[in-house]
Amino acid sequence: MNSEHIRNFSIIAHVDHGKSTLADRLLERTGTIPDRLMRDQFLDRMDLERERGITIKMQPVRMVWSPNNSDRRSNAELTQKNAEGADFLYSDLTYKIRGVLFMVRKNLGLGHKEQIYHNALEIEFEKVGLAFDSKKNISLLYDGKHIGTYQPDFIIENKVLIELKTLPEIGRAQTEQVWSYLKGCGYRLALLVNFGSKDLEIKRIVYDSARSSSALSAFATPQTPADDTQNSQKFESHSGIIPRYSALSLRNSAGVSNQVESESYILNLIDTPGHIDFSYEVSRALHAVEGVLLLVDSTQGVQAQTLTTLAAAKSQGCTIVPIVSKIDSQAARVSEVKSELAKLLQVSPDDVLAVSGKTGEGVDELLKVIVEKVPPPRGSSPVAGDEPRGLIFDFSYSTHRGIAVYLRVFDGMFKKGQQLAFRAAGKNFIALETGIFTPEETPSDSLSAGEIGYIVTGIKEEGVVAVGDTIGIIHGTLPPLPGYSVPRPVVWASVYPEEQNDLPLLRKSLERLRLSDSSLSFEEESSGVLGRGFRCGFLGLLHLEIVTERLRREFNLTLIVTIPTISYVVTRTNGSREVIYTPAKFPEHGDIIKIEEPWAKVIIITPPDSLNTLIQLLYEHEANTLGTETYQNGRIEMTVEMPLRELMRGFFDKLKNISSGYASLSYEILPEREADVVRLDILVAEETVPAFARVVATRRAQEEAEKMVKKLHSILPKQLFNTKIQAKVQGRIISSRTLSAMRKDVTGYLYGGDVSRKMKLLQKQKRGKKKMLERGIGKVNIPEEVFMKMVKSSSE
Ligand SMILES: Nc1nc2c(ncn2[C@@H]2O[C@H](COP(=O)(O)OP(=O)(O)OP(=O)(O)O)[C@@H](O)[C@H]2O)c(=O)[nH]1
Ligand SMILES: [Mg+2]
Repeated sequence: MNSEHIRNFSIIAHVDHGKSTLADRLLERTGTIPDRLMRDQFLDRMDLERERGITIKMQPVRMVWSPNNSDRRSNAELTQKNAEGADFLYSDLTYKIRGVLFMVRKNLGLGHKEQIYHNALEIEFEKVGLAFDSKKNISLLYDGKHIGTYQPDFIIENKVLIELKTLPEIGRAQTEQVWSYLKGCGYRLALLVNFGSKDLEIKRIVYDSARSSSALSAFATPQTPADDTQNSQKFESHSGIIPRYSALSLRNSAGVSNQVESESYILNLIDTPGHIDFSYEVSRALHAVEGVLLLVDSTQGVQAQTLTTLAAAKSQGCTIVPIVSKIDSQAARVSEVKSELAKLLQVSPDDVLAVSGKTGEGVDELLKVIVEKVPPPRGSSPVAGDEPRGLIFDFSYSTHRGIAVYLRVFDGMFKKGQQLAFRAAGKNFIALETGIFTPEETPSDSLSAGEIGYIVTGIKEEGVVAVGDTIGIIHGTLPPLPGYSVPRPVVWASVYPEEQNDLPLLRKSLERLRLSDSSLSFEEESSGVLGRGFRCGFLGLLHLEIVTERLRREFNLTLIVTIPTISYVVTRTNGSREVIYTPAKFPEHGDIIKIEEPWAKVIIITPPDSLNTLIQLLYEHEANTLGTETYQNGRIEMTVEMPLRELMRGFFDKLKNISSGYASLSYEILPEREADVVRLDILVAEETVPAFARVVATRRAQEEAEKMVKKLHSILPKQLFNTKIQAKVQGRIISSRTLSAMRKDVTGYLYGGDVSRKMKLLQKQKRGKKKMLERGIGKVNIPEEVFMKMVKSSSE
């Protein structure tokens, strides 16, 4: 399709402001998903997303919409292959042809001779790379015998016939004639195109031999064409199952599909997650689109993530369509939130749309605005020629097809069978399939400049394909497209398989997971107690939780996950500067000259009544205030900076608490600054447990030490001997508790009065325990739940 008829856009917002629900209504209004298959938050396809009611991964989907034909059912037929699996005959090809037809009509206008349009079409078909035959004779058959020839204006890709007219309007005779030709020549689809009427008319005429079958006569489908608008659509049939055909005919006979096709648009939508931990998904989606729908929940107003996602969209040069959502809600403050958003964008409140993803109110208007406001993608750059070039923004993996890259095409056309290369990775491959998202991966003939789709690569090795890489032909001449910056992990944690035998499975699972989560990073490490595992970097605590949960569910692994920490930059006495992201590897205090830690710039939006408590909270978390702004309704936007360590120390939960859930937060990482922190070790039975080591602010070391010792004391099961639990900082024990021994009743079976025998047994038990300790086999067994509980304590 001509890129003039494509709109690529993303939905962005603060978490829970109704993105995925609005996407549902767009899918519905464009008929992309049939009613019976529709379910809430359709694009949240992972079980975990559905269970938690949050979006984790971005999800692209292609919709087809026509401004003058807002009855959604007609579009179900225009969508390439809807979830029902119904194939719209040569739909992809038809879209491209249609694009060319509209362009020629737009460029030439009305009133030329047929031949003029013909010549212009030849040029345009060639430009977009459509193979065609012009005025070629084809055989007409009757009862299998040649009875004459027919010369259609064009045969495109040897599939679709085009018959051109320049008449005031198309009548029954012309339609009937084309249908008869189709019947006699073995082609199935013709487009009857009239450049002579006020609006470009395109009639799709399908001949299907199945139509002659008696089974169909039960449905009111005429065997011969008729000339009115409704009946002419009955020429269309869809291959395959007859009942489906009948359903479509009935729809058509209800006058749903228009004979005179108005311009159809391909709307490529990418739904994005709202939680800050998944903002890398948003930033990648923004590289693939020209516009964004910026939603603000009309019951909540502008929130911190609204500001962050807006800034990201602006920096990508995206056109912003401001929308207030959930206007059906009792608590909606539509005009107030409209003006808040308008002020933020410096537009008039009248330019802010109002929609409800629940009721669908405002969605038709929104579709119109998307087409009007979001610019079409630019076509191939003039220097590109036919050379295709696209940017990878995501990928999927399947065992038999390997990696499918999700890409935005910027130049030329990608086709199945092409020899392609990843520019940065330098790896070549053959395109096994090209396709679009419906939202399932659905094959299409090709992908051209401006489109969003996927290419199946067949590559199965991990680590070759990366998001942000440019895909093009081998020895391509176009320079690589600007990619993405690699996301920087915010927190680190180690993941160990409970069973060491599962280590290879854990490695494989992490590699697999990275294919659907490109922000995950990991490297192998080993720890004395826990054996071998992986040190993983996450974009936040929710990200950590989601990844470990997916490992458990999708790969059936039982895991031990250590306390999440941030990274520190340590300058040792020998002058070397090292990034340390495992507390256990934090150098001894005598070996350190300087420690630096990352800071964060944090935006907080809060109701005014929690301001005093917030100021106290900010103080406790070592934050400096950079600026404040008061909104019309009194809410306050504060920009502060604080050590990332303090932000990760449960700041967000506390903020939610003091504001009864109303405050919101968003942050970005700032460069490192000097830090006053120490390593805190936890010893169990006088042995350091590296997994429990933490780096804490010096001023909080005592408090943390006591908290951890107390906690471990309360959750560690009793052992056969008294067990010391201690905390050590800079070589000194600063907190200690003893867990008394579990007394196993070794004398239980002795009843009666033989006291000396009892004493003897108890003595023996005591000796045994001592021996165990001496031999070092008295190592305490720390169960997984204990590790898990200690991990949780970190975000308290
Ligand atoms: N009343 C009302 N509730 C809505 C509307 N849209 C969404 N909701 C509710 O708001 C909650 C969040 O909706 P989602 O569509 O999942 O929000 P989201 O922005 O996609 O959330 P994330 O992707 O996790 O950021 C759900 O409970 C929805 O039922 C609406 O128009 N009206
Ligand atoms: Mg969502």
